[in-house]
Amino acid sequence: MKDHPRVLLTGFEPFAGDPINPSARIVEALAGADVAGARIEGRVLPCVFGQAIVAAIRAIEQTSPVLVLALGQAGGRTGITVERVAINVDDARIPDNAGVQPIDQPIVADGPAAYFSTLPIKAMVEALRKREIAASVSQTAGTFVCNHVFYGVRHHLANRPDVRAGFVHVPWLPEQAAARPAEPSLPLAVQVEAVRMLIAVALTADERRLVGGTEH
Ligand code: PCA
Repeated sequence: MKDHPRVLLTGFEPFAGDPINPSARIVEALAGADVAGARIEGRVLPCVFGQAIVAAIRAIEQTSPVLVLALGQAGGRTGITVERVAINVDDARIPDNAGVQPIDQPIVADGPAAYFSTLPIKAMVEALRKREIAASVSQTAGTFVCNHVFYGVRHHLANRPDVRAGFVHVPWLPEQAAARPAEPSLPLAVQVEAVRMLIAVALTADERRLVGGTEH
């Protein structure tokens, strides 16, 4: 249906030599699905500075979403982490998939220092915890390609308060954690269900408790 609202769900290709990225697997699982009356448009972004923002903005223009939820892997984190804030800095600990490793570079010259998520981050965390899925608010999306895309998307949508946008980091899958004893992980089926719930909450939560520090 032409007027069906759309959700843009993005993930990342694998990086750092890992053959898998759970965020891409989640996107593949949910692309084309109907969640809370909206259609999921899925895109897997390159893990490359610059190109990742270009691809995300192109996808926004192609799909005219009411909601943008960007996903990325945060290996070593326990559970699903809903990011509060994107900061205007690229500071890479490792090269991206094009071999580029920016250090202390602004993402947008003269851009604001940071953008908050415009998703109902606390309501999203609560919804997962109610279903006994480990979840928390994260105060930093890092300074690698995930934060880069989060910032780039929020900057692009800065004058579009009608489009909610934010970022969620997901943990390793059990098969990734197997090589790293004692590291936390979450099965793909749980991660997919969690993201489906997050989208539903982000679409339907009527209050917009947006600004860091003022929620709850
Ligand atoms: N995680 C990385 C980049 C791609 C991904 O899935 C990050 O947290 O920046």
